[in-house]
Amino acid sequence: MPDRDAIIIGAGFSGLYQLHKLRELGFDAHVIEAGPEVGGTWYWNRYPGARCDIESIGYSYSFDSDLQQSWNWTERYSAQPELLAYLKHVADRFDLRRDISFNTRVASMVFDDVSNEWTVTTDSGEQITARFVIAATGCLSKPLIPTFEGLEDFAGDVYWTWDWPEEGVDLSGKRVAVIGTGSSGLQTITAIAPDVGELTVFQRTPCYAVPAQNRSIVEELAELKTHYDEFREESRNSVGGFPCDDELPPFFEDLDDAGIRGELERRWDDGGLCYQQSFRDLLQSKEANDRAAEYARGRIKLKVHNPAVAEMLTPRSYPIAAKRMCVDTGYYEVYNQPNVTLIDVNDHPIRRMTEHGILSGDDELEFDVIILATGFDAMTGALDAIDIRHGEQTLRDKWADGPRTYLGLMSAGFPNLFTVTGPQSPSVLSNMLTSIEYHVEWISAAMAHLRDHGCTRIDAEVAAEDNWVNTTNDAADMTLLPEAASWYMGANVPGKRRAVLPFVGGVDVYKQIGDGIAISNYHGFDIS
Ligand code: NA7
Repeated sequence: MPDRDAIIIGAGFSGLYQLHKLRELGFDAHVIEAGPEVGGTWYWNRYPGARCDIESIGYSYSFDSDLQQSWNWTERYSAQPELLAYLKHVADRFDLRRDISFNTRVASMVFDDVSNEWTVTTDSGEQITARFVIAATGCLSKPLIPTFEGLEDFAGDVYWTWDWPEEGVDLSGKRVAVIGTGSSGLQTITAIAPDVGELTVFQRTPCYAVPAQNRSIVEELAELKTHYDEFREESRNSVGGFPCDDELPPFFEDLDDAGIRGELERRWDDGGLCYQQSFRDLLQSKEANDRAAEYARGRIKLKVHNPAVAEMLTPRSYPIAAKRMCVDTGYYEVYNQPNVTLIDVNDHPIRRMTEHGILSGDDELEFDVIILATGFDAMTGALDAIDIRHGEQTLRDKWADGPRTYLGLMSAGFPNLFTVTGPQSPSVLSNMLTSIEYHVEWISAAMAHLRDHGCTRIDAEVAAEDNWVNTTNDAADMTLLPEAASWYMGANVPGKRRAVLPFVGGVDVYKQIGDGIAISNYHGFDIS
């Protein structure tokens, strides 16, 4: 008998719920977590201004009605401290900590065909055997650390957004450089701009940032809670795992020019990522996409006083929403401050770091602090970091030309290993909480099915996996997603094979497929 029924890797939103769910079903599960605390993404990403870009009422667990009713979100979009407090509360409320090993990383795991068990080895050399391993390792958890020449020569301080000092950093009056203008960079820049002495932003690609229209929801929360069940049901059956009201018909079907503009304006002013659902075919139709992009560009221009800076901040090289959109809370206005400078690294490449700062083009710019907000090796990075083996094969090698999974839940040849929100599932294209809960419940039900039928092994069939990979790629090819060099495509990591990482067909469609497969006795899975 193995030491455990299941080892879960990671104690973020996925891992905590997975532990709770498996316990409920009578399984003996244990979590291994690299950090000293629960929280995952929301433990590590504690940079100034860190905030979720999905609304708090949706970016939270739905599995326990009492939890849902008792927890009081204060803002439309939760800031990192509130999300971390919530996850700590969940860990305590459900007594999860006694089954979590903190400060421990999984280094390697090997599957044994005779016993149908994984042997998991941690970075301290401890070995644990388990029937199942569930990778709840997160989609954006392996930082992308660019190799800037001379970084070690820089005499000032260097900070990474994904591992900000817990005690905070006093940046007041300092000369600060920020590299990266994705969500982390944007939020950091917006938060620190009022305090720093001088701020210089190094931008490689401008983002499309929709206003958050963040606000206190303290007054409206009681009313929101009365509809929680309907809201969750709608979320599970929506395209993005979060309902965007009045989804429009395909572009132009019913609206004249003024009507289209009016809809875009309404969505923009309402705030948040529902803007990208202004038209149902916004990611399929170039015409619809151009129209939404043009409108967004116009709104950026209105906010930035200097036309040359506004132009630098205006995305033109890729379709809107083909890279993850950002949600801003005063980002563009930062560039109206006299002490803020924007540098396009395409015109002025970062040649190297120096003792005093950054050699940008031909100019050496002096800084006290450099902040890196350069993103993640998305979706596959955290799994690639573990040596996962079955016989002669490693998962890393199998995925060298792009991930191959069945439903983003398993990869053929690696039995009894599940991935929560793995590649080729909707994951990062959705409200993660909706997708996480669906996967945790699907995996737990599959494990219970095996137990109930006296089985000890489940693996994806190669044919089913091939079919799913083709489906995922075909669905992506019908969209504009491949036109952007984004982390959705693995394009941000030097040397990573370009392949679409998430399933673009929507949470609702994915759920129908996943449910259908489970009901049909796990069609496409080999169970023995
Ligand atoms: P992102 O969105 O991947 O952003 C990383 C940013 O860093 C992006 O602007 C990159 O430019 C830039 N970058 C990366 N490497 C370099 C180098 N070498 N030089 C200059 N600029 C660079 O990561 P975030 O952490 O901001 O956000 C991740 C997700 O978290 C986000 O999508 C939300 O879902 C929450 P690029 O665009 O690649 O040209």
